[in-house]
Amino acid sequence: MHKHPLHSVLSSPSEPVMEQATAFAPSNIALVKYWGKRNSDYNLPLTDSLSVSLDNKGTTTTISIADGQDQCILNGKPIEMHSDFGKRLTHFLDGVRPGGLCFHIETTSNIPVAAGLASSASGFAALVLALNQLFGWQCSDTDLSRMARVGSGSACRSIWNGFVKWQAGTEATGQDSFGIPLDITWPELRIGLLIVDEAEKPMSSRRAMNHTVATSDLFRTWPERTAQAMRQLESALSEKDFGTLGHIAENHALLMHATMEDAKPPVSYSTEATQAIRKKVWKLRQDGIAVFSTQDAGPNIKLLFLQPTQSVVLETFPDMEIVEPFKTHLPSA
Ligand code: 2P0
Repeated sequence: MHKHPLHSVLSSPSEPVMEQATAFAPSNIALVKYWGKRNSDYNLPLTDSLSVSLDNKGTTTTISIADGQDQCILNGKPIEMHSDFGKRLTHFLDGVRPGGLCFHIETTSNIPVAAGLASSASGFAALVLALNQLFGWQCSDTDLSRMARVGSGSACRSIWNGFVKWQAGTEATGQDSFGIPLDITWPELRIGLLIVDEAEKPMSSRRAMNHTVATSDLFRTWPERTAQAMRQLESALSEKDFGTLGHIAENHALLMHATMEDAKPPVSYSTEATQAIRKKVWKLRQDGIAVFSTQDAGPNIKLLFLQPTQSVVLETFPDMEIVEPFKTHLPSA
């Protein structure tokens, strides 16, 4: 029988030690993106990636034991358990349930769903943190990161706040593929969330990723470009060089979208509004303002800037929601 991928971390299912458990995990935004897998069962990436978590913006999940069947309420609405997401969740839970035990999951996000950030990353991270309590596993953060990765790759970075590197690893079942929190804080760092017109997602990010790897010639340059971006970003972080951080993050996101647009047939998440924002950002930079953009698998843009430029960035983008990634995650003394 095919081994459940979670059993690479958990040796065997155990009985819950409490009736109900609640946990929170932050959303994260990748500065160097995860795009492409070397293994889909374990969600093992082709390259390293590096993100910043969004402090107190993320997902809170309560899990309890249920009768009959799994249920999941997402932001007050029941999830159809036969949908792709429902099946993915049930399959994930199959890896932890003893006997025929079922679960009731209530999950809420404090980030606008339309921002494309109320995503699987904080969701699977919060679920794993809640399961750790429910079953009394007392897992290390590294094991929790490995487990969250099985649910959704980038969830392995949402176990921590601050900057987190996801080490791709080389092992077949992902023992060496997990998040590593970086001992760097940057209290002035700001992220501006810009929600553009809601466009219908042309394709799920999971499918778009696999389709890009399979059909884009440009993607052949991705592993090397990503390794270079990681080296430059890590050095920029250690030197607190915001200009380099911003250029690397913006360029890597544009490259990711270029690889999608090079897929056959092409996939594009960008709308006219997305492109208009990018151009306004480039104009601000020509005027000497250090502001950069990044974009995930959706049309919305996230701006990167530092606190002293906040008021001038707000003049151009008055509707942006500002996140302070290190608001409560203060530097350790
Ligand atoms: C990231 N994204 O690094 C990248 C950048 C989107 C663009 O992780 O592992 O479909 O199949 O659940 O959630 C979103 O990819 O990945 C993602 P899997 P998902 O944040």
